[in-house]
Amino acid sequence: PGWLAGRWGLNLLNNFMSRLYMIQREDSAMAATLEDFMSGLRKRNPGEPEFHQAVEEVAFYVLPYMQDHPHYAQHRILERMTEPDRVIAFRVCWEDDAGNVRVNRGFRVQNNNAIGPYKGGLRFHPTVTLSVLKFLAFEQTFKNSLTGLPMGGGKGGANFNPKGKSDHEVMRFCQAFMTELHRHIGPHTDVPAGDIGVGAREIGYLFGQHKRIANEFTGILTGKGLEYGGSLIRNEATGYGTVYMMQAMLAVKNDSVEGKCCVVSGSGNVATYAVEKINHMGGKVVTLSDSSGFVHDPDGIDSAKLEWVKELKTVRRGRISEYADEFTGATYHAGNRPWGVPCDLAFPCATQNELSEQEAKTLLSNGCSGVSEGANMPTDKDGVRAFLDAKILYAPSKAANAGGVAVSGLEMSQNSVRISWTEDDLQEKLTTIMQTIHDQCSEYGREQDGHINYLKGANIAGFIKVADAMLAYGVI
Ligand code: NDP
Ligand code: 2IT
Repeated sequence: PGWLAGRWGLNLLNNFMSRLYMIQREDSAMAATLEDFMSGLRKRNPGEPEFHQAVEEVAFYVLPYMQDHPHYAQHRILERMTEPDRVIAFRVCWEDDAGNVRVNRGFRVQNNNAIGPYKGGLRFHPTVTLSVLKFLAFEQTFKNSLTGLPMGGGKGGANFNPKGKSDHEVMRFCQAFMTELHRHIGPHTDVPAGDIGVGAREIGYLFGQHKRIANEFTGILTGKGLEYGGSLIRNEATGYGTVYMMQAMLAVKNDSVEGKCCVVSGSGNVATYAVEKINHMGGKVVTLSDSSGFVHDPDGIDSAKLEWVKELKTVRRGRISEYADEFTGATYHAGNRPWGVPCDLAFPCATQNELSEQEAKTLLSNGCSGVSEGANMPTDKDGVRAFLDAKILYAPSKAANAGGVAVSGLEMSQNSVRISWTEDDLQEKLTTIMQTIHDQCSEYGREQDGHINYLKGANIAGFIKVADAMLAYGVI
């Protein structure tokens, strides 16, 4: 009868409303917990916006996970993870070619060595601050955990600008930098590598100076030249891995990179090898950039053009604007970023916070359906939210660019046993590691509707291994 159906409907409505109320209460309790945690972190680390940003992104997913696994909260694991084990800051003095004394500030942030020696790159760039290196060292800890290899997280660098410096000036700077850094690193302690502004040339000078001071030939850096203990495919690994991650996400949808129009930012190590792999897979890349602007080449940056770019950046150390002078049909857009160029897939490979909410929305409205981050934290907080809300394929940097440090880990293994694996061996290991990272993200990031939130998955999967090791050690 009608009245029964009415009561049944009312009950259903009541149940629904009280569930909604509970969810809202849980949500607002969680928001309060997050805000509580973040306000403490901000107070303890004033003036460090990049560090706050990186921690908040992790805490947003890890705090709810810890609520279901209270032993982590009881042992204050997240508070401990957000306090670096050690921060080293030092003066670096060197003389330029004109005989002037120059002074820079060097750093090494040893964030966490729960699962292996500190591991992470060195960045030489005028924008380097303690905040930037703390965010990078924090991210590195989760990234290295995701690789499955025994590496803790660290990062270092200096506010030194290699641009416009002679080779001799760069050498003197690297020697001065290593003269202090050598006290803090070692094959079982901390193993730095390259990052922005630190490539093959700088690694050579840094390794040489360490060898001179320590009178030892040991694997204290990765990304070394093949002649002196380097590994095959380390150069290629970050860019290639970023594209493998995209391919793995597309495979879940029975799709692939083949035939896709791709927008890439940056024109350094990560960007150029991302372009190379997209080309191998039959995609087409139409942009590259640097800090001055971007080039748009509607015909695509094929392998011959890419070789020209590599020579431009690593030998002549020129600007990407020269691309448009060299290749007809290409245009240069000074002071702009490439995100307004319509594409199917985007690969930010330059630097942090290079993709804003507005730019994310432009990408989405132009039909972009996948983003794989080669750079560290390239999308700002609101941009990330836009990608998550749109439920596109979005691989966050700590998962997407882990291929570089993974091959660094393999370089360490080869140095330890004094052997060299073949290119085929290493290619196979890299593709397996990237697929495993993808699968871990899927396991922890799958939502009720089947969509995979790779950011959530990466944060939780990266957290668990480090957290469990920390628990095993007791209170230290
Ligand atoms: P490179 O120094 O080889 O290249 C950096 C590129 O980014 C250059 O094109 C540079 O342009 C551009 N860039 C740097 N700073 C800015 C800025 N403030 N605004 C716009 N563009 C900028 O560095 P990598 O390719 O090694 O590093 C790129 C990104 O990838 C970084 O976020 C790094 O942390 C990350 N990464 C690197 C790994 C590696 O193995 N090398 C591993 C994992 C992540 P310009 O010449 O004008 O400065
Ligand atoms: O951000 C990174 O993962 C790197 N710059 C590479 C670090 C490494 O140790 O190879």
